[in-house]
Amino acid sequence: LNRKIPSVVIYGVPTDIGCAHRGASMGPEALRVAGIVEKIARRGITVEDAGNLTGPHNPLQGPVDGYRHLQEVTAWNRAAFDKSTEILADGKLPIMLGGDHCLGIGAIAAVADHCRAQGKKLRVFWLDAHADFNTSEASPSGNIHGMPVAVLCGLGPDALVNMGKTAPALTPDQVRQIGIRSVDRAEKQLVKQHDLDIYDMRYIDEIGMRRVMDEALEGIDDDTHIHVSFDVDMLDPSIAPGTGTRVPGGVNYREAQLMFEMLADTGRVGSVDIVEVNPALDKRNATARLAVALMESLFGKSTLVRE
Ligand code: 4U7
Ligand code: MN
Ligand code: MN
Ligand code: MN
Repeated sequence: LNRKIPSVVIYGVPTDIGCAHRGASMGPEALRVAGIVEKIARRGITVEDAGNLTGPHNPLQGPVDGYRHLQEVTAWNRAAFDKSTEILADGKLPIMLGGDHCLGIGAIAAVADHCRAQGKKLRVFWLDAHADFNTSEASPSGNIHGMPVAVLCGLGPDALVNMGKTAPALTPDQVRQIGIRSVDRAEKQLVKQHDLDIYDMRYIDEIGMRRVMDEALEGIDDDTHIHVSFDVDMLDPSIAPGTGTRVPGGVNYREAQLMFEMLADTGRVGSVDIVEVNPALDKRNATARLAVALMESLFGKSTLVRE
């Protein structure tokens, strides 16, 4: 099944526009300092660092009509959409360094358009402590980083839902959510109503990560494009403290390695987001360093060979 990995283009989106607390805007630089470019390049893959996108500053305002910073969130997502679209059109694999998770909207809308144009199936791996399936009515915070999956499935403001040509960008059956352990009350109704495929921590505890990944990968074939949207708060806070919305009882180091190794084995990963790294809350850049180690696994590093 293994296929040659196309060249990779990494770009940063330095904003915390979708959340309440500041600091995820420093994520791209923290991931670079942790060696993301060099370590993927060491896998024998051509990697280009395209630098950072720019956009509006964070006005630190409260929610308006249920959304915080909708206009600025739209501008940043439009920029991410354009950049990912350009990289995919070049036949390359985009890695977006967030930034908060609202940016998954633009990045994944671009992937959905690309897959439709190429006649490919798309499957999204949403690796997160949270389901990110809030609407303005359901959200307890108004923070758009808690809404991207709902928006991509068509629930949300027009400006975001209609980011790409394919609107909605996704149907719920294309999404696999893994690591989930914090879902809001009204959000829970929504994920049930839309029949989202959620592998929560209890399910991981009960059947183990190996079987969870086998189930989540079922049906992947030569015509499937896998998008990995990696929110670092999926990981247990003891190994990944550098993020704004920590939830105890997360995925441990070995489970995470296995997830990324099994994704690598498919040879079908075509785009990646790494989001919610907040260096202001981290300990000696541990979270960014772990995220980079997991990217090495995603790009084929085997634990059998010491490199
Ligand atoms: B993240 C939350 F209320 N559900 O909507 C919300 F708990 O991208 C948190 O997964 C969302 O980190 C977390 O504000 C968004 C909250
Ligand atoms: Mn998230
Ligand atoms: Mn999260
Ligand atoms: Mn978060």
